[in-house]
Amino acid sequence: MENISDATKLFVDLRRHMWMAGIEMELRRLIWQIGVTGKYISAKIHESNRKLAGFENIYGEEQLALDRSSDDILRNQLKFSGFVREYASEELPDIVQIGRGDEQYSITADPLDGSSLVDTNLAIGTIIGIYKGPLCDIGENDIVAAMYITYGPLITLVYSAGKGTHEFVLNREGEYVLSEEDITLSEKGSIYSLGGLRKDWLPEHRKYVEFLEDEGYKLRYSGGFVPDINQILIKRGGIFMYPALKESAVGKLRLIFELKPMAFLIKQAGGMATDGKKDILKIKPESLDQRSPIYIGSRYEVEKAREFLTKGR
Ligand code: AFP
Repeated sequence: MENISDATKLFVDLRRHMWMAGIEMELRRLIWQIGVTGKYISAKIHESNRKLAGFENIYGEEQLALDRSSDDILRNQLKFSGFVREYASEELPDIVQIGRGDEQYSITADPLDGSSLVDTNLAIGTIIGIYKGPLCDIGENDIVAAMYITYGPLITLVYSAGKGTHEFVLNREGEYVLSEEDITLSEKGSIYSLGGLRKDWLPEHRKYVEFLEDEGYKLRYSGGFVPDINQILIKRGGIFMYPALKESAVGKLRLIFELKPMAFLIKQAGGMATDGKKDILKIKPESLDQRSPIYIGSRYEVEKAREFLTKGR
């Protein structure tokens, strides 16, 4: 697609952008519908935050309620879209059939990732993976599109349907307007984001982190996967990692709901994502709630991580 000039960008909304990029109609409508749903989830977050500020003192339960209601909103919106066959969510134990069974697309969702950050007013987000056909048999590279929405000082939507990764900002008129087109990561960044306690790291991971620190990388970690990945995209490089830990060889983050969609978006921006050895997009999940370590971001840092983890340098 021809690059859009800065002046014209202001007038390119999400629907128009997808149309100009030649994305097929049902996928366009589905991505747009999820964008609309993000506005409803954002309204719910505002509502709940007011309650939290109202001394109700039900912190844990309130976060759970927020996760659940975001899931309800998303599932119901997708159910009536007419384009979605199956829906799998981090909030549900099983895949749910929400369509007639002949729709083209199925969805994976983390409806509200990082909800424990709501009370501190840090950014949180919704993560979506879009697949062709049913979800029961997700294979290698089956994902056809992915997106996330950040709820921060601004509400932003980042999507890729296999033709680059693009960012939109929700404006005052309630439209998602193009802000960053064809985001491209540099070969090497300057920030690192890392989860897990240092005392629980494995030796090869510790050596890799020391390597990054010796090279002068700056630590940038919010504790929310969506804003942390968003930072790497918008700053055009760096690495996010949540490693295997002594007590959990699979780390913390979920392969289907969190890692595959982000790996797709980062790959479309010229970056990479591995579990330390294998490409995240090529891992065939064995269960819905499978977890995996993750090293994701610019090529240089991810390749280096792979060297440290496989060759133990
Ligand atoms: P919550 O959804 O429970 O807040 O967890 C957020 C998250 O799954 C992900 O967004 C972060 O990257 C990761 O957990 C942070 O984990 P640590 O608290 O162990 O750093």
